[in-house]
Amino acid sequence: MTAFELAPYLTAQGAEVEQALERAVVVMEAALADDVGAAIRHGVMSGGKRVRPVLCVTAYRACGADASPAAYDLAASLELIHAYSLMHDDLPCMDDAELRRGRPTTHKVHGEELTARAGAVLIPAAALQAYRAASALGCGPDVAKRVASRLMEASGAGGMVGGQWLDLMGEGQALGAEDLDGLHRRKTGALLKASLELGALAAEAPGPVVEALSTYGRAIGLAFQIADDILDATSSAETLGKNPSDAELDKSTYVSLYGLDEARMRASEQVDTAIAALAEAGIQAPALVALAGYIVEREN
Ligand code: GRG
Repeated sequence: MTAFELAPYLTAQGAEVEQALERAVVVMEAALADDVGAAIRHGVMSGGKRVRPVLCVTAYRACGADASPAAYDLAASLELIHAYSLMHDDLPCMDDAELRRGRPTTHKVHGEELTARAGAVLIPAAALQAYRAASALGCGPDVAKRVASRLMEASGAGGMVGGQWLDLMGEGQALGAEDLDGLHRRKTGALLKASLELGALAAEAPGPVVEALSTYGRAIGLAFQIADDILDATSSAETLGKNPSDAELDKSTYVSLYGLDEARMRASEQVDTAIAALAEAGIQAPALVALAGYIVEREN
């Protein structure tokens, strides 16, 4: 059996995702004043690994469905939420960051007020896009609603927003393992897990397959954050495209809690858990296996 080539896969899938994001941004630009449109474009069309949409479309395919432009539109809805979260996260009232993806952050170029507004535009746009894309993929209204609800649940108080809240409240405190896991399962993990779930739900996969992809997503979500903490502690602004900030913001991290070696071991255990979930459900998806490894081996 030949090994799965992840790099060309990421390039090809990333290009489709860029096109879907461009379609979404053009619609928002047409509906809004030029200055808000420009801030949205800055926040969305600014590179990034596009991991969430690639996971979504890969899960969709792993369930036996063929990826079409609508599948990438569905996948792009996750990236719209991710983009808004980074635009708001970088604001002075949150992490106060100047650099993102190797460029000045959105508020450094377009100002705080426009960035706050532009980020807010992306939330309902993402929900609507998820619903419409699922419908275009042939899902009935109940399934399309479930897809859009899953995205919003993962983005909201029980997911990403709730996790960010805990993160901000936790600055300057030494969090224990349980609190740190709880925070990151929401802040980073919820949207990554939803990426798999949206793909599986839109493909109308059987329950056990949806469950297995959800388990995979939960495990790689945690692995992703552990890897993020390791990169923040060991890499440079040049490689990361953003300034390492955990120490400066006095945040508890997996590295401060466990040290580098144990953090690496825990990330690798989560990758094993993710891959085992696929195997147990009989899901043949070399791309998902390769993506799980990439999540902990990435350089930025
Ligand atoms: C109202 C409290 C409140 C929050 C609003 C700002 C916000 C919502 C949430 C922030 C969530 C956040 C910043 C999560 C971090 C997730 C993370 C690890 C980001 C880095 O993701 P990558 O590596 O980035 O995929 P690229 O640049 O590749 O897209």
